[in-house]
Amino acid sequence: MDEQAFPAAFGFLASARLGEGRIPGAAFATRGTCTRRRERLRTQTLTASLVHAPDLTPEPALAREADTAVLIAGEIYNRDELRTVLPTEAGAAASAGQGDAELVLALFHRYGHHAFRLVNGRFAAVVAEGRRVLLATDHAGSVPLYLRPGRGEVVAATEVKTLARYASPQGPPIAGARRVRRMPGLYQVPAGAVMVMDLKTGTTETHPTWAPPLSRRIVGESEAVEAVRTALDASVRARLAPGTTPLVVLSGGIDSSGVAALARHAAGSLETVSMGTDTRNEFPQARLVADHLGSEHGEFTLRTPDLLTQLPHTVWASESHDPDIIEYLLPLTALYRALDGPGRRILTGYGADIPLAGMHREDRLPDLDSAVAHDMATFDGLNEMSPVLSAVCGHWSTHPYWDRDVLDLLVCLEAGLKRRYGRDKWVLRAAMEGLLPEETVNRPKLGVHEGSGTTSSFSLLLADHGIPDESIHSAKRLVVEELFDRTVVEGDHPDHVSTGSVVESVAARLKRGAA
Ligand code: IOT
Ligand code: MG
Repeated sequence: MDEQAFPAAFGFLASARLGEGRIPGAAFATRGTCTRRRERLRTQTLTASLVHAPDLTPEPALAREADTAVLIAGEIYNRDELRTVLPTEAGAAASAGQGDAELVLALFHRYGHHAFRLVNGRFAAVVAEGRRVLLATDHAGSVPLYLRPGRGEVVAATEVKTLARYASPQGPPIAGARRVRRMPGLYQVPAGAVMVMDLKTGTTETHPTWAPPLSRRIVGESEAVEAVRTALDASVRARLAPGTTPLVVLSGGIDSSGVAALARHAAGSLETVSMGTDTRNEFPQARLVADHLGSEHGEFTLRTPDLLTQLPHTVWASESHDPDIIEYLLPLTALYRALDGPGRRILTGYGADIPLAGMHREDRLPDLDSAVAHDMATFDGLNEMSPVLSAVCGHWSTHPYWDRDVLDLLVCLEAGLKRRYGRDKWVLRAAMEGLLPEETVNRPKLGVHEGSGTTSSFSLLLADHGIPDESIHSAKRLVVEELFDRTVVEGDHPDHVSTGSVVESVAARLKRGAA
């Protein structure tokens, strides 16, 4: 297996404990090998179960020096830039193939918890030092991180289901962290934050390390187009594994086609794959792009009932209970699960619609900017970019549009560059001109939940159970919440949870309520 294709660890369950530590065992949804590690520091012990690609050592995910230990799941995209701010020896050590934990350790020595303000990546990290424990997320919170705070011991994990046994009604609320549905005492670390805990006193401070830009910049057309193209190109390059053929999940829309085009140019070769159902697909649009780029292209068709059967897997993997988000994620989880064989590194166009208001279909700029502001203020905790969605089948996914630099740029462009000449996402379309067929550049947005028929077939399933039109959306919420309770809170394996029976029980509940 190619080392470059994967981060050293996909996820972890870790405990930081005063004195001696015990190594917690964990049942992750993430597929991989579990390795246990223990670091005894002067006053505390950091123990962890790391889940990682089979046949690869997780060592680069761990670093230790004197009284400090670092643990990281995921990967850093601005390594070269980060090394330039380190003293020469630390920079050299961190670049000698020792991995991202070593790099974070060196940054931590220099900047303390502010180190995480510098990092552009897709990660969750734990730092243990003295009697302090730090828990950090990337700017997007793209690798979810949960904790059970406490005096004497803090437990943290990238999948909250592994913390279920630590849930307990006691414990004060902690400022700045989100509670988890039906798991009292457990919290989610906010996106773009580092929480600093004192093991002796049990106190916690939360420091934001990133916030979405609130201001908008006025930039000329060509300058904006050039900036978007340059930033996205750098982001795609940072996400490729040298010497391997990139794999892009392709709908044939501008977002994924743009990523595919840039990946093809950077790597010299490309693989693409598209999914559809027996009711709907976007195969011709994706095929057009695949042919244009000369990619090795695959198509995968699912029967709609088989798609809906996978709802429990989507909730189990994402640990999200937002019904709209689950509809976006269901077809993608189904596609990842259909990619058999060894684990792959996958690039997706997911996320572009948030800073560019791609889901917004009107012409009015105030509404467009309201949509951007709303979505940038509410994405945290939805887990829509969780690596577990693809890691349930051993794949590592990454989202070039949510690279920190790309996101900062896209969010702050003034709305008139996002909607222009009657086209949505204009600046991105203009940036991709020349790399893609004209038809693709101009193709109007179609969401994955629409293009795959997911929304309509989920609605139909509920209608078939006697749920009236006006209750469909709230019924979807109830179904997704019950799936969350079963697969995340109670720990049932999704193979043993049936969408049909959950829909039946929700329909019965609604009927009783209406009677
Ligand atoms: P959409 O933008 O259609 O799809 C997201 C990505 O999934 C695509 O860029 C592509 O990489 C992949 N994909 C979509 N359809 C297929 C397909 N048929 N075959 C293979 N790959 C495919 C929702 C949406 O419309 O997805 N995602 C939005 C909005 C997120 C909303 N979240 C929020 N407000 N917090 C997005 O930004 O991507
Ligand atoms: Mg999109």
